[in-house]
Amino acid sequence: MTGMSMVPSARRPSRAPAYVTIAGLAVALGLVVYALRDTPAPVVVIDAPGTSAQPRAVNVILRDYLFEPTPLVLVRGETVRIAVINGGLETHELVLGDARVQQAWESAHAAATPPAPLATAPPASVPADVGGARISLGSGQQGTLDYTVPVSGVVQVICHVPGHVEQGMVGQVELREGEAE
Ligand SMILES: [Cu+2]
Repeated sequence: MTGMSMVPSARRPSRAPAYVTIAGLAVALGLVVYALRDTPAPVVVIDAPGTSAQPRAVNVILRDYLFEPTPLVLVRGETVRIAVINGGLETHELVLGDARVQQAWESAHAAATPPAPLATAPPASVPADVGGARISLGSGQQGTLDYTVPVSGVVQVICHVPGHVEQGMVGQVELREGEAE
């Protein structure tokens, strides 16, 4: 026992203001991130829906793991000529069509996926009557496909390369009604 009495230590300056500042910055950053997430996509103006004789030109970029632009704006009944480029590092595909089309490609990939890691997968394919449109591109490749938008029903855009849906590679599609002329 030293008999030393407890000497109150010099009162340290409160850190509360610093914490408040940090919390404030965190909230501000959160709001910025939230605002960016919610930034509406630029309005897409379609002067004239495409026809089979004159398909409307549309560009789509495949990325790891999303489609650009999003949403993909299509007019019911029109024919579009979609120039697709794979700007990602992975092989991607673009499958356009209803749930039946999507399921067919999902199944085709499942069947084509080799059981052994080094086995070569046969190219995925579906029966000719499935419909829809599909293009598969390696990294950096580009291609074109024509698609006539159905006058009713849903249209989805999905990449069914195994694992990519799980990574979020499901595009948004905005369907507009064609002008009643
Ligand atoms: Cu993909």
